[in-house]
Amino acid sequence: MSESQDVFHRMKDLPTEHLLGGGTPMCAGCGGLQAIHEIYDVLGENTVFVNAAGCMTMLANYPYTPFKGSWFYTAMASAPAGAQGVRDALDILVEKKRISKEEDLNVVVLTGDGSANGMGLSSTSGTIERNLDYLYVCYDNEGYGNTGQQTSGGTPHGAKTSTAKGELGFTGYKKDLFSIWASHKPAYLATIIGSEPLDLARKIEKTKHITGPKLVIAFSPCPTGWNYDPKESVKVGKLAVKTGVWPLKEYIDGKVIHTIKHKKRLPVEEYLKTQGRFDHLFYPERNEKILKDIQDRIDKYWETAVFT
Ligand SMILES: Cc1ncc(C[n+]2csc(CCOP(=O)(O)OP(=O)(O)O)c2C)c(N)n1
Ligand code: SF4
Ligand SMILES: [Mg+2]
Repeated sequence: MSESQDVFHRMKDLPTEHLLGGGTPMCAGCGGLQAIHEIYDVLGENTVFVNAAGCMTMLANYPYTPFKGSWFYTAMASAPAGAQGVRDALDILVEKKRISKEEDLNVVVLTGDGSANGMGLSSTSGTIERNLDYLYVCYDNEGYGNTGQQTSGGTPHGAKTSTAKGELGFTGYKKDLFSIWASHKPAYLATIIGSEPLDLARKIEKTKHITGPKLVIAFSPCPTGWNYDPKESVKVGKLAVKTGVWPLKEYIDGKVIHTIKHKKRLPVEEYLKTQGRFDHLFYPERNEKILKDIQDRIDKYWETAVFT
């Protein structure tokens, strides 16, 4: 059993008073949960979450859910298809005056990066093509967190996961989901993070006034899968932004604009060193090749970034 799986199994054995989410097995310090909390604060209770299998499914403990609106559980591949059905049903109810416009719900897909980058991608593509009016929230913890942090399409280069345990960690590269989604020309697209709540709130507020497919990717520091102390989650998130690992940006009308500019970007090592999943890049000796590759790619990205 990998260290992250081991931690995860130990978390399950904790008494419920140590757990977030009203007794559900969410980990303390979960960056994904922080982002969803903030998003829900802006969207309000008239929201239905269409939630694909993953960590956030643990929020609901039948027959309870912390969401006051509604919650609908789907298989990993089908949350966007589920959202189509829910949106269509709500539209019919409004049209037949079975519910008032005030009772109508925001339809929000909630999935992890595993769903978003992998099995859920084709059904997302379909919803954008059909111009479905909904919001997609992908919380990106860079792995299949709920099943023990296996490598996903969101895993970054060099990270150790429970399926990439060798001395190099994951030898592939994180998919550029933002560009994949942008190529579909959605109504709105943005990256967010819970540790930058004002930037997050401004973007989510904007989605409330735009009709059509709106998609956000929330970078989600994950103490259990990334192997760090839960109390460091906000610090890890802020370092992801300050080192340029997680660019905060928006896509509107074909343009990509960055919403937070750093006076001076910090070296990526300051972020990597906070997490056990990158320990092997520093101990027993530094892997200069991988560290340089990671830094070079970040530098190259920012050479062409456009700001407001
Ligand atoms: C088709 C299918 N394969 C595997 C699983 C088992 N499974 C449940 S949650 C999960 C991980 C999902 O990863 P992600 O979408 O990134 O969400 P996270 O767990 O990280 O929150 C997996 C593999 C499943 N539910 N369905
Ligand atoms: S494994 Fe990570 S993403 Fe999942 S609940 Fe725990 S901290 Fe959150
Ligand atoms: Mg994940």
